[in-house]
Amino acid sequence: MGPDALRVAGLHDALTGLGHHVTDLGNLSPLPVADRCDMPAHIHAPAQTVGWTQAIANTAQSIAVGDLPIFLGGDHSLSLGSVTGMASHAAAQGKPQFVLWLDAHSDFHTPSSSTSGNLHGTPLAYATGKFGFSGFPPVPNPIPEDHICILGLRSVDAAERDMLQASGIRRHDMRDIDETGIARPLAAFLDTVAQANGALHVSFDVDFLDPGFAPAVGTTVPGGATIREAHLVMEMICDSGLMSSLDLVELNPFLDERGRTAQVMVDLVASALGRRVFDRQTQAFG
Ligand code: DIR
Ligand code: MN
Ligand code: MN
Ligand code: MN
Repeated sequence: MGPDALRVAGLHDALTGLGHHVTDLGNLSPLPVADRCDMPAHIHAPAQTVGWTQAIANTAQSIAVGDLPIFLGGDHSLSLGSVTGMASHAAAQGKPQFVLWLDAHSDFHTPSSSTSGNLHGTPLAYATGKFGFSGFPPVPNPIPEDHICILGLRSVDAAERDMLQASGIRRHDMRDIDETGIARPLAAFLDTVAQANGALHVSFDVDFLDPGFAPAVGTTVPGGATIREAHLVMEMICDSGLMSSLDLVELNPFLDERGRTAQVMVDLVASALGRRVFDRQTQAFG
């Protein structure tokens, strides 16, 4: 129901109002896969998720060069397909793929380290191509760890913490953001992407935001990004001109009073794609 809630909240009109040409490809369907899947028994919906991963990755790869796909979820497991598919899309153009992960969680589990059994906790680990994801499609264009930046962390499971600390992933928890502001680590990452002439995939989990104004998500964690921090992130992404694809995930319309969280998400996407109060006269960061 998430994609429809974002449609009802006016995503299409918000973007066309900014001068973009928008095509809604409609809802995708998972590819059929064998219903027995070689994954640990506690993993939920493994075969369906493999089918979705293939369908989403295929769609991502087929996007016309220069178009900017927005993947509407749905569960964050959709990024198993969107990130790997966009990485292949970038590789075909000879561009390195970078990923900005906006989330309270690090989603850096493997199927065997996951305690919840929810594959939404795994897409970043999968995209690095470094871990065992037997039963899943191979990752032809793995994302190097130092091409990944996570902002907003405040719920990291023990196994993820160990693997993240041993990795080269740039990770900023809410304490970092409290201490330095959100602009500084983001500007540094955007600068790296620009220097490399990279493609930038932004994966935006609703729970990046503080539940005070974005309550419609299954896994709220208090102490998240404020609405102004989130708009600043989107405005800086816009100014950078680097974003080449976007996920909007984990919106649960059944928890959304009068579509309020959906509206917040649409407004944030509008900021990422050009909505601004005034043209900037000075560049504060960059
Ligand atoms: C938890 C929650 N770490 C898990 N992850 C979520 O299920 O593995 N990610 N909610 O966004
Ligand atoms: Mn989920
Ligand atoms: Mn997530
Ligand atoms: Mn999350």
